[in-house]
Amino acid sequence: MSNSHYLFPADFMADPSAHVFEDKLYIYPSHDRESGKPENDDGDHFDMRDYHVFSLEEVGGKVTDHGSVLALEDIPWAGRQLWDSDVAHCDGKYYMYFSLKDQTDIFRLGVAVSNTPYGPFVPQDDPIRGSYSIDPCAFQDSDGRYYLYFGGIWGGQLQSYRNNKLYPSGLLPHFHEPALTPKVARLGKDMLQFAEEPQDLLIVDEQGEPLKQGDTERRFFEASWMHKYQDKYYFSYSTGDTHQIAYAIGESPYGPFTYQGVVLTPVVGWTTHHSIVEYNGTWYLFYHDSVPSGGKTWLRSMKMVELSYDEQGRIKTIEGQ
Ligand code: FUB
Repeated sequence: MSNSHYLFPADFMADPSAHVFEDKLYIYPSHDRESGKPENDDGDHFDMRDYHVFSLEEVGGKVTDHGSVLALEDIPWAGRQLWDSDVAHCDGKYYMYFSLKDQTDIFRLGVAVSNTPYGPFVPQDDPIRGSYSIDPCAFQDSDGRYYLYFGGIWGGQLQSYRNNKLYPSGLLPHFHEPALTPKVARLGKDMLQFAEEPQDLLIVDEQGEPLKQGDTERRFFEASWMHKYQDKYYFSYSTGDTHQIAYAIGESPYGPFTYQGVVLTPVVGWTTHHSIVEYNGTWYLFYHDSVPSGGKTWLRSMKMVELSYDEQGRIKTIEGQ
């Protein structure tokens, strides 16, 4: 089956990060729930408390729910809100990277480890040193190095940081100034800490100029994803308040990346968040929308659809609705 379809109608799951491990597709989503928290621009209504893992062997076939693999109460430094996560495989172990507010209500990135792709995942005692904001994407390059991409504005708190330092009263740049950038850091050999200070990931326009904060149709908001196609690096992300999944292409995992266009037009619901992966020679987009919940933006359902490229390597835009 190559058409867009829901993967798990029995429950609300969002932000699906998909990978091929042990010849199967594994999906690591956020687990949405009805918490009764008020809806606001800080995202208090996204009040998630655990993660499930899903797998499938045949596209369109049975999707297995491996159950709850990591819960808020098991994480020693937890405050609230388990947001987007991702998983990397290295030397026989699986590392889950996740977004979570600590007990001072600051988002950090945590790591939890498992011997299998389907968990359970055992959390480290502390967040990754020097980590902040949300939406980690773990990417293994062809040379075997691993990178973590992350960041998100508004509720994701990225605007409170400059040069990796926290300025709690942080403001977004003015609309004519360069946009806040997503971050990237190479992971250390232990996969548990950064090997370097997080770096800015520059997204530029066709003239090589950094996208501006006011360019809301194109600038980065949240939901980093990295994949490689024909030896080029494709960085894709959500534009947040304009609800697109956009992408940019670069020659290195650090960029700079040149804006190319839209992967996915707006879906039903405020957030849009995705991953892109090749399985058995076909490329797929994993994403979510809020159709099954009747438009409740905090109750999202995960989907997948085939993705294709033109002869120049440009992704063909997928319609979200
Ligand atoms: O699921 C909570 C947050 O909503 C994610 O971390 C964001 O990317 C957005 O999808």
